[in-house]
Amino acid sequence: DPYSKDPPRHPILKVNSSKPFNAEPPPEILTESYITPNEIFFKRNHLPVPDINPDEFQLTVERPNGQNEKVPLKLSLNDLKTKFPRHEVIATLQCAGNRRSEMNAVKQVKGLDWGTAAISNARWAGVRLRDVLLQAGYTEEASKGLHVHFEGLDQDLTGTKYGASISFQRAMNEKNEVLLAYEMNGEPLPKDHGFPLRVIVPGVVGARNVKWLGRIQVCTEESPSHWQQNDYKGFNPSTDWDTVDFKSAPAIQELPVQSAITEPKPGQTVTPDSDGKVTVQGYAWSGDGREIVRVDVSFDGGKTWHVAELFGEKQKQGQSWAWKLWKLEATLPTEDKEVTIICKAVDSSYNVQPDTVAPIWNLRGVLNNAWHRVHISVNR
Ligand code: MTE
Ligand code: MO
Repeated sequence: DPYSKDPPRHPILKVNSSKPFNAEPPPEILTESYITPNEIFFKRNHLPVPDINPDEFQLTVERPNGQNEKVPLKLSLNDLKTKFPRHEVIATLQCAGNRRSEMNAVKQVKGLDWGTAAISNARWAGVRLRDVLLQAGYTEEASKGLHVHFEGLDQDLTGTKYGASISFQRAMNEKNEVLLAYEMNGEPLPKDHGFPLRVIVPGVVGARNVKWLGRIQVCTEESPSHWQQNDYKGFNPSTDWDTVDFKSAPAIQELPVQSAITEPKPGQTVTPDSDGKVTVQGYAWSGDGREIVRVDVSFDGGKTWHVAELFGEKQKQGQSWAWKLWKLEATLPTEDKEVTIICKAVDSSYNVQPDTVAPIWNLRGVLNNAWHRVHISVNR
């Protein structure tokens, strides 16, 4: 069993697939804390978790053309921890397939049936990818049109490894804070999250945040990996598996503005408090460091809207990598016994969420950021 070295997992997780392991926490527990505890942080593995001896681990960084090409830079975990400045960043990771189950409800898609919790927030620590690339001999000027490839140490039975890439410009621009992380919330990276080393690309889709990082390479083309070329791309709602041309669409990088209701839960019976108020909670996040500036909540199908209160650490402009949690206490506008709660977020570029899933439906079920709706019963 190639999965026999997989680590134990927290029983509270909702498992979408056990081999490879894919699981999300119950939404109402996810938003109990701004920083997601490692045990309940969503887990998305395409392959068995590799068993890596940290004392033998070496990161290989291929050199630029013409410079020591045959002698790659090799860095042990200790080299990374002692020879480069440590850098910390609080960043939210979201899978492109978060909320896929709502797309499935419109029309069948291919992929794991994620609910609203394929997203989590952590404090990551490690070294800047930029510093490692500079050490390997790359310069800023080299930047135009290049791509940084990340290869994982996880592999399938044929030896194919997980891989992805980001632009060299994203990697080199200090503002982007791209990390090679060895710590998650003050602990060594847990096995499921890439022990001993992973990439953290703040503001960018989970798929590029390569875990169990073994090798870095800079090339003129994007990563040839299946997950860069033939997956994690968006398409027109009428594109089907007979007509889809993966070459025609760009690989997903920065994610669009997103929000979801985590409490109450769908189908829950809610009793308003003595003032007739109900409490609604959730998360909101946007890609590429755009801050969440507002979350709106409606109880009447979008006719009237309340503004929710936002919680979370203030981050710098253009570097708002972490989500905001939000909360609203409100009086329901009608006496109805059945209510649909809707939420939608606005980011600092005034990007908004589409109101329904159908116009953004795609065959792979990625990028669902439609208004989130939760249907409840009210105990009057
Ligand atoms: N890296 C490797 N090596 N193997 C993987 O399967 N999955 C990717 C990414 N990095 C993956 C990987 C995907 S699709 C996502 S959403 C994130 O890791 C999930 O990170 P997490 O498991 O730490 O939440
Ligand atoms: Mo993902």
